[in-house]
Amino acid sequence: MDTSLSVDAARLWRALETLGEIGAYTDERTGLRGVNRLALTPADGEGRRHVVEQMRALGLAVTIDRIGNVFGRRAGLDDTLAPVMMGSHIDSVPTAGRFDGCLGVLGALECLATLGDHGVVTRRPIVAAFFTDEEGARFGTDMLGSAVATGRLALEDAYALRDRQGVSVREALGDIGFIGEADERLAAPHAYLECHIEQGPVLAAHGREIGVVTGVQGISWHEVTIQGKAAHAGTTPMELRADAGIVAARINLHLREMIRSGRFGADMRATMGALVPYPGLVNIVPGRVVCTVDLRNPDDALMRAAEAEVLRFYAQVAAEEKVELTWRQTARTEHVAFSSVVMERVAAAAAARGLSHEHIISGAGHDCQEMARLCPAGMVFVPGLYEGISHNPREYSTPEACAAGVSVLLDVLRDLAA
Ligand code: HGY
Ligand code: MN
Ligand code: MN
Repeated sequence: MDTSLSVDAARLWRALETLGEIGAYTDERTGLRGVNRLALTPADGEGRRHVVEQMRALGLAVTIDRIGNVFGRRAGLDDTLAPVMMGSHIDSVPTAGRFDGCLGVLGALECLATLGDHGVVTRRPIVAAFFTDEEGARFGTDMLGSAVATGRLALEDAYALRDRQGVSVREALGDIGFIGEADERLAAPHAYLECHIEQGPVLAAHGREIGVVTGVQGISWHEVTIQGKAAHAGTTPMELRADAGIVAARINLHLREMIRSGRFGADMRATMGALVPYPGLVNIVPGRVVCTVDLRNPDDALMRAAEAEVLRFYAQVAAEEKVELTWRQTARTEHVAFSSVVMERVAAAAAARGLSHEHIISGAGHDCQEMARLCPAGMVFVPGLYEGISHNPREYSTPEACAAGVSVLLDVLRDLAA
């Protein structure tokens, strides 16, 4: 494994800081600088234009597809060959740090800048990409752009998704000027690579510098609508209530009991991230609640068993609390295993650089899991500090850790594009 070239750590860090200021805000409680570049908002549009500028400054040929995925292509000596692609996303949750997704996109550009610095032209062309709405936080479906690019989601279905204000993906994409002309179905690259901050505590706890990512666990998202009866908080006896808030609370507690039971495996995770009562006022029994259920499990059979149990409980608690409960599946992906060809190269590059490393499954979803449908795909993780906190302004990795991870990405890129 040729590890003779390393990325410019300072240039990569500056790139992360510059993009991190687009959509930035100061968290009142902590004073920390967070990032809010929710998918297809003006801030996302500004971030997109900034990264397209960086791609053009590197001399890349930029194309935008109909779901707003953006690709910057660097010619190879034999430009007829399928490219090696690297990428991730630059959209963020509303309370993000500056690494999630951005490290993969800016790291890809840093790899290309480093090749340019040394006058290296690879045999295969190389593409640096960012995909639309990886987070799913606004329109409810994660990995949206990469799922359309790889055929898991149809373009029209993606266009039709709406946010809580009723704005569709198509309208929002048009508003920021990123409905491209390129066919959204991607031709299979030779391979796909993604560098990402771990977003969890494992690598730092184990003192490891690099994560060789084995794959992504299963993900299942529900949006649940509970229709009870709004009533006066003071005059309505408890036995006459149909309290949607109680039902949401019982579902949330049941999720925790399911996990504590161990019946769905030691790694099962469940989260009720959104819980919106209506009318949401102190003296009115909530008549309606819209809430979300996020289930994660590395074992597909145990995930299916957990989903069956959740649906059973929905029916039970709705009957007992005399409410109407409806739900819809907004995201569903099974466990995805990454390519051993890529994993071996990531481990070899880390070893050749004397970087401690270990194999790790990803707790978070990534565009890489969609690209694995098209070609050999794999990821390089860098450790996060502060117990790997993420989807939080405290998300942090060091300039050295980021440069080490992106240099490993560069090694694997050069090996696969040779
Ligand atoms: O939710 C996830 O796992 C990813 O951050 N979209
Ligand atoms: Mn991400
Ligand atoms: Mn994320």
